[in-house]
Amino acid sequence: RDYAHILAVDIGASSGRVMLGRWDGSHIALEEVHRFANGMLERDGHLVWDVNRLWREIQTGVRRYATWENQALLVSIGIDTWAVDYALLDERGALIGDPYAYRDPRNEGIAELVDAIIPPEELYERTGLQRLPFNTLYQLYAERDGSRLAAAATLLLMPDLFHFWLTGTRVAEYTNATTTMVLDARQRAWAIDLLERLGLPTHILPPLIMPGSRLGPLLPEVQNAVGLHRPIEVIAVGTHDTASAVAGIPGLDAHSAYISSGTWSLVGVERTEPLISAEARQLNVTNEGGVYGAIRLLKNVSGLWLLQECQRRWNEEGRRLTWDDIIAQAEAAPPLRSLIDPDAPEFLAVGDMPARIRDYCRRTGQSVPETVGEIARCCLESLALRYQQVIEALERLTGQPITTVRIVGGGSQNTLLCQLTADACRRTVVAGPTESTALGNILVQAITMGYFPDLTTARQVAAASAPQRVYTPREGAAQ
Ligand code: ADP
Ligand code: LRH
Repeated sequence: RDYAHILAVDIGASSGRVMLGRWDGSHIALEEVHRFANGMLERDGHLVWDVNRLWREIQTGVRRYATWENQALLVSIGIDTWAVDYALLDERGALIGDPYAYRDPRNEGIAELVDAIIPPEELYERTGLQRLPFNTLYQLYAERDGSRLAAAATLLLMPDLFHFWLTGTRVAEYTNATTTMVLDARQRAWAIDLLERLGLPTHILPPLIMPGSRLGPLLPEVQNAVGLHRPIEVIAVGTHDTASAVAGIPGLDAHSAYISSGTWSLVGVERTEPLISAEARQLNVTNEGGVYGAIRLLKNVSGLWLLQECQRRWNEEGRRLTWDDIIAQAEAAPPLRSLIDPDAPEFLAVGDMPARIRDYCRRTGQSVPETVGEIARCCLESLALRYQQVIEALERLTGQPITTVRIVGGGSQNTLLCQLTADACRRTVVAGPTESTALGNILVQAITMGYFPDLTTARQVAAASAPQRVYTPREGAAQ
């Protein structure tokens, strides 16, 4: 029998969902209440997010819960989304334009302009953040002379925007703030001087809050709109989806690496302090903030984005390929014919991905993959080999042996990728939960509500609550 209900809103770059966590005193069972597509739109020559539609989808999910379930059991709700992107609000709290999407080409060449003002070594030393062309700091510099920034009173990252619409509070949750490149990694406070040196406004940064904080009840108008009879509490979780994904990994210990596998593959380990050194900077690894003081030392690897863009292209050509179709065809294709660097800059942007992959293979003198199966196999083998490189680099950097690779997220359902990862890494892979992000989101709320004393206990509950599958490396397989 259910004792309490907790709602998690988890929105990734490719899809969003509202998940119900049913707590019965010993398990948390996850149930999908509402799922919706997400994606970038082109408006006025820019790639943007339709946050108004996402806001409607969030409300649809909660309304659906309120109609279907015994809402007397609902205790709280928490939101996580992808990182780095931001909304600008004017003094009245109105949204200024559509938030830009991180793949918008306006960021090209901006990091190099910033380098001339703040040396990259210094920026890494302060923020511990990997250099990605779309870090929030670079995105802000890209619009330094624009009218949006001039009119802005507040900058809110995506989950913070939804928090504002849910409760009226304007705050910045710490885990997501660590992806901005405007946060001092050691002091865990805004590095306002970095904005000052770039001539960017500093008054737009809201106060920082830590994951697990209570943000207050739903605004009465929102509560009414979604059909709830009581003022439900909103809790700031690890609002960076990767922070929640890592929080929701059962069995994550010092000997495990994780791969949070979705649009991106976030490959890393969990630590207690930032690791900022010349070697870390050369490897371009990031120190993102986790829940309860943890540091996520990880690297962004271009993940299933490669296949998402291929699938989009193939579907435009009239083929209707499900993930199962694509994986089956990849499985049937010959192994190790051609490999790409998944992180090559040309794969970052929206476009004809199969053509770009073919071009890459042609240019590098490899056999050119033509069929769906050959292209998908090339992507999956290339990802698995990249995971191996990153995991071994992390092992060398930290001096901590890694024996197990834990894959979570939508990509943990890709049985071929999981097996190839076990083969390439020569380590056991434990796959699942698929919805570790929603689970991690719910576990933090449950800790705030007093159901668990700490994350270790909460993760043990996660282990008992979510299915996992083990892959062992095959002898003589692709390495
Ligand atoms: P994000 O949070 O970045 O939007 P998800 O964690 O939802 O990403 O993962 C989405 C990815 O999961 C898809 O791009 C796809 O490659 C993979 N995926 C989703 N469903 C399946 C499935 N049934 N089988 C295999 N892979 C799947
Ligand atoms: C994954 C993710 C990742 C960020 C990227 C922008 O959804 O949050 O951790 O680097 O999106």
